[in-house]
Amino acid sequence: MVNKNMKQYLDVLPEIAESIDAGRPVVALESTIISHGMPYPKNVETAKEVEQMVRDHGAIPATIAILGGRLKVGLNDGELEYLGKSGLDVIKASRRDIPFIVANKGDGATTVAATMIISALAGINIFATGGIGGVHRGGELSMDISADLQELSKTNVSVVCAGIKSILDIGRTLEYLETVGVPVVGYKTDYVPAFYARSSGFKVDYRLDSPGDIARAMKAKYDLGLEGGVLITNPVPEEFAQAPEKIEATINEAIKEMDRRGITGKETTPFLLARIAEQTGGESLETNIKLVLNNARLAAEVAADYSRLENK
Ligand code: PSU
Ligand code: MN
Repeated sequence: MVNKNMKQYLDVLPEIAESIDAGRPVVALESTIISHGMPYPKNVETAKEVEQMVRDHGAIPATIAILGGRLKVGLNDGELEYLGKSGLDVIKASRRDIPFIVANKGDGATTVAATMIISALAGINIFATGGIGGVHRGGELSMDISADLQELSKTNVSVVCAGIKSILDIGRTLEYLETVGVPVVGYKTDYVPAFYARSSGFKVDYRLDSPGDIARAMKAKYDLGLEGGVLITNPVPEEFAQAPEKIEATINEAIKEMDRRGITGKETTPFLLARIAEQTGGESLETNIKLVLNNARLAAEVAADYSRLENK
């Protein structure tokens, strides 16, 4: 439970704090995607477009990061620009990193896991991103499993994403989520999307066809004290999707290059994303931007329906 000691580390922008207090819809957004997921200046432009998309669909955006050791819920333009420009120089902050960045009064761009933690502290229960971390290919040996998966099992924040990227082992990621009790919902789809592509071929646990249906499932889960979030997967719109075979070949090449260079741990995802963008001549970046916008819209719609349920 959130207590006073926790809140002392938090800076929530007034507009966001008022909305949370009044039970109005708020959507959290992460910042690793800005610093480590996309190049400057596209990253900052996208972050602003994503915030606007949330507003256009009836919710207040809350981009989350750690700055000067403060857990920031809502960033101003200068702070967004700073994170975007700093890129890989900012610490990629997951659950384990938060206390050290806070203690050192440092800066950190928050991953899905860290963004969920800070969202929950602030009282926000839904968040939109592009892709989550998962079990990496070869994870059965390397044990490289993102902390995002554990977080989804214990923190009450639901995450809208475009599925699981095939830089990861999609099947094992889904098995892991099942084991820790995280439901995978497909929005208007029977199959888990694979980020750049609309389907991975793996079935979702539950297909839901409206934001209201998703909001009702979230509310039941939270009300029942079944801690953890719902993973809401939303396929990239057809017109921006990539041909699965083509992107698969690019991903395989990127993983080989990563192994050649001996890149491991938290550097893997940023390396692969950059490499894939480079190899597709920026096409993958365009897909990435479009799918994040699509997720921001769905998250705002779900948040709006959730708030209507709560205020009934
Ligand atoms: N996948 C993307 N873009 C991203 C990330 C994942 O398509 O920017 C980021 C997210 O912040 C995610 C993190 O939480 O990478 C996962 O990193 P790791 O596997 O080291 O936990
Ligand atoms: Mn990892």
